[in-house]
Amino acid sequence: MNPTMIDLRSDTVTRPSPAMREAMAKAEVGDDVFGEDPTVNRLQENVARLLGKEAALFVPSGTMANQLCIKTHTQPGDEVIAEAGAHVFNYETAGAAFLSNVQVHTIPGIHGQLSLTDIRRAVRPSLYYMPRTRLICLENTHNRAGGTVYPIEGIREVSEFARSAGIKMHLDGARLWNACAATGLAPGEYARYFDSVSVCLSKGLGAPVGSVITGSREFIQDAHHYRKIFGGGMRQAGVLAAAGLYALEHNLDRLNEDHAKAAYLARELMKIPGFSIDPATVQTNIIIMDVERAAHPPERILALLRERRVLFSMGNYMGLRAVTHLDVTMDQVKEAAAIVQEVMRKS
Ligand code: TLP
Repeated sequence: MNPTMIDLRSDTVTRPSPAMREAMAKAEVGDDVFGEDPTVNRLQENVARLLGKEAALFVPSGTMANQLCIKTHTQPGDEVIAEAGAHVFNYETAGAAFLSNVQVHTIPGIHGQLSLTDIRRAVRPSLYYMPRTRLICLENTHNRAGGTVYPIEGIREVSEFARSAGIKMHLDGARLWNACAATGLAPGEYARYFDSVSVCLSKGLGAPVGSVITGSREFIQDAHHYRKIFGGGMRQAGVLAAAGLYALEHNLDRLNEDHAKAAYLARELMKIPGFSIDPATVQTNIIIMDVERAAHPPERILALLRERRVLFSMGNYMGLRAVTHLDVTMDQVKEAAAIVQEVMRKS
C-alpha cells in the first residue's frame, strides 16, 4: 500500500517497525515441529503466563486459532453457541462446519453480548434426536458490534452456567488486549472464565503474523495434534514469534492511544449527515458506521475516499468500518476526518 494512504481498513494492516524487524532478525530459531524453537517456546510460555493458563500454542492466524479450539473441544454433530455477529460464524468461511462438522447455533446479542436467558433457551435438552451443546464461544472485543468490550460480569455469569451444564467456553480474544486496555483488567481476569482463549499478535499489537491459543496442558496437547492436521506446523517460526514477543513488550501499553484516536474520529464522523454511529459502541479502536441514509451507497463512499487517500472498509450490511492502529497517527486521523467530511459535503 502506498505509504501516503491513511489506511483505516483494519488494525491488521500494520507493518513491523524497524525495531521489531531487528528483533526478528536476531531471533534464535530451531525446528518448531520438533518443539525445538526456543523463541516460539518462550512466546508460548509468556502468553500462557499472561493469561494464567497451563500451556499455549503458536499458530499462523486468528482463524486457525479459533477453528483449532472448536475442533479440539467438539465431536462431529455437536452444536456450538455463538453470537450472531461473531467472527467464528461470519468470517471464517464456515470453518466450523467444514473442519469440525459442527453446527453453529447463533443467538442475536446486544453489542455482541448474549443474555443468559437466551443461552439457557438455546442449550439442547439431552434427547437422542437433539445435537449436543458442547461449546459456547464469546468474542471480546466484538469486532462486528464495533469493538465493544464484553463486561466481565456477563462473562462470569455465562461461564458459571456453562460449567454447571458441562459446556466448554471458548474466547475469541483476537482483540482481548484492547478490552484489557479499555477496562484496566488483566488478560488473566478474563481468561479464567474460559477453557480456551485465542489471542492475536497481528492486530493492535502490530506483529506481522501470528496468534496464540491457551488452555490446559491436555487441551493444548490435543490442539497441537490438530494444528499438524490443519497444516499449521511451522518450522523456524521463531522469526515470527520474536515479533510477537517484541509486540507484547512494547505495544501493549499504548493501545489506549488507538482508542483515543477512534473516539476522536467517531465524534467527527457523527457530524456527517447520513452517517450514524452508536456512541455506546465506540469503546476501543473500531468504528462501525451505518451509512444507509448517506448520499451514496457504501461502495461508492469507499471509492470516493480512496481517491482522497483515505481507506475505510465495509462494516455490517449498509455499513462502513474504520479501525485505528499504531501505524496511523492522531494527526493522520484528524486529516482523515476532515477529508471524509469534505467528500460527503461535496457529494
Ligand atoms: N478480523 C479481520 C477480518 O477478518 C474481518 C479484521 O480486519 O478485523 N477474530 C476476530 C474477532 C477478528 O476480528 C479476526 C480478524 C479474526 C478472529 C481472524 O484473524 P485472522 O485474520 O488472523 O485469521
